[in-house]
Amino acid sequence: MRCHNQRLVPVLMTLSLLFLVVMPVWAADPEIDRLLRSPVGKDWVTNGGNLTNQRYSTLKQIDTSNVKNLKGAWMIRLKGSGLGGKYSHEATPLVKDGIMYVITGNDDAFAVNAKTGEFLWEYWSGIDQKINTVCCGWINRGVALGEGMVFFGQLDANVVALDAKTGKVVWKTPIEKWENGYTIASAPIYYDGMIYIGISGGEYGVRGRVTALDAKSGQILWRAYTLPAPGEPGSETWPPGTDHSMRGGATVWNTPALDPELGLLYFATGNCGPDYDGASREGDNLFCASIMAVNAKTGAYAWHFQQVHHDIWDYDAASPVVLFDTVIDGQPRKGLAEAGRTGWVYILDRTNGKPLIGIEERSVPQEPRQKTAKTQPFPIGDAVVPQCADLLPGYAQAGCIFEPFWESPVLIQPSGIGGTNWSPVPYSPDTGYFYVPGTVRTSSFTRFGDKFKLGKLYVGGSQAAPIGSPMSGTFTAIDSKTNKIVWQHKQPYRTGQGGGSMVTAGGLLFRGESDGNFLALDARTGDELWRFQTGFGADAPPMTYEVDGEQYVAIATGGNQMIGSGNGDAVWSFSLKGQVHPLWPPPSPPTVAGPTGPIAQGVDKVEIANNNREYGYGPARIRVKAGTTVTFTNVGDLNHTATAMDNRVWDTGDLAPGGSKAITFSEPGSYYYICTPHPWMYGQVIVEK
Ligand SMILES: [Cu+2]
Repeated sequence: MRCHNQRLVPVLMTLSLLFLVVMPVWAADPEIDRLLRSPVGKDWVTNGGNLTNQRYSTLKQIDTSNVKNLKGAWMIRLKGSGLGGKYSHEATPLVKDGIMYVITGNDDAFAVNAKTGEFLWEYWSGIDQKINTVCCGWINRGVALGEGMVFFGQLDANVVALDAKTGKVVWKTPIEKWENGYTIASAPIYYDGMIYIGISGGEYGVRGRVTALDAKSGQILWRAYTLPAPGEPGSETWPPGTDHSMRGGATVWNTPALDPELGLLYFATGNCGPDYDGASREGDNLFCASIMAVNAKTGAYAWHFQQVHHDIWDYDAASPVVLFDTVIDGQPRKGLAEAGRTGWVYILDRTNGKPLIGIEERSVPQEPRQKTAKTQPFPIGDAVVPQCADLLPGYAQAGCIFEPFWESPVLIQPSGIGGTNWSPVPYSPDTGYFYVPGTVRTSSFTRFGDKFKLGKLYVGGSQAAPIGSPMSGTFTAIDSKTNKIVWQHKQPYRTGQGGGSMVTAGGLLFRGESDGNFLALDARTGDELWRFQTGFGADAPPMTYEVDGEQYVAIATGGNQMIGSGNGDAVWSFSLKGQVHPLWPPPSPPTVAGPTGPIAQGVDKVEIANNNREYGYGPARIRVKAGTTVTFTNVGDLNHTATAMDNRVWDTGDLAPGGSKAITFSEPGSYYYICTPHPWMYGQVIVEK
C-alpha cells in the first residue's frame, strides 16, 4: 500500500465489507486511468497514446480520401525555448480537454489552447546550462498527465510535477545527480497514482533503473535496477568478485508500457558500459540491451529477454516497447515488440518474455580479447536495414552484424547509431503492421582502455562513420504475424533517430522527415497521400486529437542534432479546415559523413561548438603549413574533444567549456578528427609542406 493511501485503509476496509460486490478499485485519477487503458480517441494523454505505446488513434475524420485537403490550423513558436545548436525536439505533444501540453529540449513546458494555439501558461525550467553529462543532444521526449498535474523528467535528473491549470510547480524530486552522469531524456508514464520514469547516462558509467514515484507527493516508492548488485540474480553474468555491473549502463531511454491485467511494467534497456570495451566485463552482462518486465506495484523482477549478449557495439534497445494483442495458430496471444538498433524487431509473449514468432541463438565470430558471447539472438523475419558493411578504401576489415573488433578499425553495419534508435514504433490493429524507422550507416569501431571516473565519459572505444561514407534511412511496415517486410521506403536521411510516426483508424500513417516535410501515407500500402513543409526538421513523433468535433494532427518541429536537421521551436497543428500554408524548407541534413563547409586557408584557431552549434567545429576544415600550431578552444556548453580519427595519434583530450589545447602539425597530410563523446562531429586539418 502506498503511503498516501494509508489513512484510507480503514475506510476502504469498512466500505469493502459493506459493498463487497460493487467495491470499485480505488484509483487516484479514474478518468485518466480509463483513458490510459482504452483505445486512443479525442484525447491523447500519454506519450505513447495509451499504456500500450501503440500510437494508434481511433479518430477517422481525416482519412485516406480527404487527407489531401489537410492544412495548418495553427503554428506557434515556443518563445525560443530549445532554439539553438545543442537542442533536439523529440517530444510528443499531449492533449486533454482541448489543452495541449508540450515540452522542449531545455525542459521548458507550455500549455496551449489546442484549437487556436493560444498560450495558457509556460514553465521555464531554469536548468543549469553547465550540465555536461548529456550524451546526445539536449532533449526531452515528453510529459505525462494525471491527478490534475503534468509530470516530466529534466536533464538535471529531477522529476517535476506542475499544476496542469497554472503551470506552477507542485513538487520536484531529484532522483539522481547529473554531476554523477545521470540525466533524464525519456517521457514518464502515469498510472494508478504512480509515475514511472527511466534514467539516461549509459555513456557515463551509471547504473540504469526505472524509478517509481508517488504522483501526489513526488516521494520515491521504489527503484527497479537494470543491473544486478553482486549476489543478485543476473550477477553471475558479470565477472565474479568485481562491482563492474554497478557502472554498467543499461539505462532506460524510453517510456515504459504497462499491462494492468498482468500487473506488469515493460521497458527496454541501453548499452553496456563501457560501450566498446568488453575486455573487463566477461559474461552476457544482464540486463544490458534487454527488454524487461517488472511488477508494476513493487518493481520486482518478472522476466527479461536480452537482445544482444555482452554488447560491444552500442546496440541498445532505445525505442519504446509496444504491447499488442494477436492471434497465432488460432490462439489469442499477448504480444510485445521492440525495434532495436540491430535492425530487427523483437516480438515476444508479454506474459513470459519468450519469443512469439521465433528467435534463434546462432554462433557468431569471436574475439577472445573482447570476451565476446558465443552466440547471439537472431529473430526470424526481416531486418529493416542492411546488416553487412562494405569494405571502404583505407580500411583493412569489414563485417556484418556482431563482427567483433579490437584496436584496429573494423567497419560494421548496422552501426551503433543505426537501426531503430529512440524513435517510437506505432502498431495498427487494423493492418497488424509495425511501422519501423531505420538508420543506414556504417561505423568504424575501435576499442581502447578507459578508466572509470565518476561523472566522466566511460565508453572504452569509438565508432565513427568513415569520411565520405553514405548515410540514409528506411521506413518499413513489418507484419506482426511474420516479422517480415510488407513494404519499405528508402529514405534519403537517417530515420531511426527521427522519423517519428503515428497511425489512425482513418487508414493513415503520419510521419515527419528531417528535411521538414510532414507526410501522410496509406497505412496499408505505404502510398504517399499528402505532404506539407513545416520549415524545421520534422523529427519528433506526431499525435492526433479532437476538439469541438474537429480532428487535428499535431507535431513539434525543431530538428534533431544527431541528424543535423533544421533547428527550430515550432508546434504545428493541422485540420481539414486549416488555412495556414507551408513554410520554406530548412537546410537538408547531410547524407554523407564528414566535415562540411569551405576550407579556411592559413587559419590556426578552431572553435569547438562555434556559432551556437554545440556539435560542430568552426571552421570545420583548415589548411596550414607544416609546423603550424593549431589551437582548439571549446566555446560550447558541453565537454568536447578534437581527436584524430586515425588511431588517436593526436588528441586534445577532454576540454571543459572555455578550455583550450594547442597541437603542432609537423608532417604534411590530411588529418580528419572527431569528438570522442560525439563522434558525429567532424573536422579536418590539411597540412602542406
Ligand atoms: Cu563533443
